[in-house]
Amino acid sequence: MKQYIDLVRHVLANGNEKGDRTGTGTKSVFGYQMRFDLSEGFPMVTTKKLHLKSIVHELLWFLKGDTNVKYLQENGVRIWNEWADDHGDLGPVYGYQWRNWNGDEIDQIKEVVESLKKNPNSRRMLVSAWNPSVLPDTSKSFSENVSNGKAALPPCHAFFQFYVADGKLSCQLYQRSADIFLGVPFNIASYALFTMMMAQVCGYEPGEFIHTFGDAHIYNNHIEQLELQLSRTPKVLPTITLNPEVKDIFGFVFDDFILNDYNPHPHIKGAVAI
Ligand code: THF
Repeated sequence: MKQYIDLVRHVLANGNEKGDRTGTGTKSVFGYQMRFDLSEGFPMVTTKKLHLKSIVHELLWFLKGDTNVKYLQENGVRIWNEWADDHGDLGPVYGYQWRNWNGDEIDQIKEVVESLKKNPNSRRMLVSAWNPSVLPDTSKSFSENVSNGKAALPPCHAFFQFYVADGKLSCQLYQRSADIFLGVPFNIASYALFTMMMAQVCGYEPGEFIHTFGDAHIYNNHIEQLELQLSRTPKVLPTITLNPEVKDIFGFVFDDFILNDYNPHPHIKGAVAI
């Protein structure tokens, strides 16, 4: 996937040495954009093996409006464990804001689906996970924030917009903070899949996924792993088949997704900065 390889090369060559909240240290750039034409294959990184299972379950969990890691854990997905409190709660994070903004029963996803079906020229088809009223107090622990009704972490993929032209649905995401080795491959696949799901239920072909970054960074303890990826020759992109029967964005289940022809290089481990 050339777009991802170009991003890695760009940040390694031009990144500012920058300290961060987690104390790990990063190379970072501010402002960068990648475009993925979804007709060219499913944008899943091939220079290391990714688990589609975690990506699909996380997306279904967001769409359920769920913010407790129990569902993820029951399905063998561990990626949110580090930030959850003793009860598994993360506070009002992504799923909560998407489906019940600020606790005000505003279902942003449902409203976007309605607009996509009835008024696709709209320039207001946005979903925001960024809610200043629940941002955590950084002097407190994740669980203290959750027990105060705050989010454990501010959303990284904060804000996205849909666009329809020529019968094709595109989605652009603004990601304020991006962990290029661990998070970004997940985020690309997740939003690409979400765009395909939205296209199917609203009666469009998938167009582009456009990934716009604020602070895009490589943690100093991921540099070796990324150099290994740069030494590998990217493989042909896989494709994904969605169950064509599903016509409700909230009706998808895990078995509705089939990944075809994914032949990546082996998995590469890396520590997550907490
Ligand atoms: N914090 C940091 N430092 N990086 C992130 O990418 C990140 N997120 C979410 C919240 N905080 C973050 C959590 N998302 C993995 C992947 C995504 C995550 C967190 C962790 C991870 O460890 N991936 C491993 C194992 C995958 C698996 O178990 O399937 C990997 O090798 O990909 C970004 O949204």
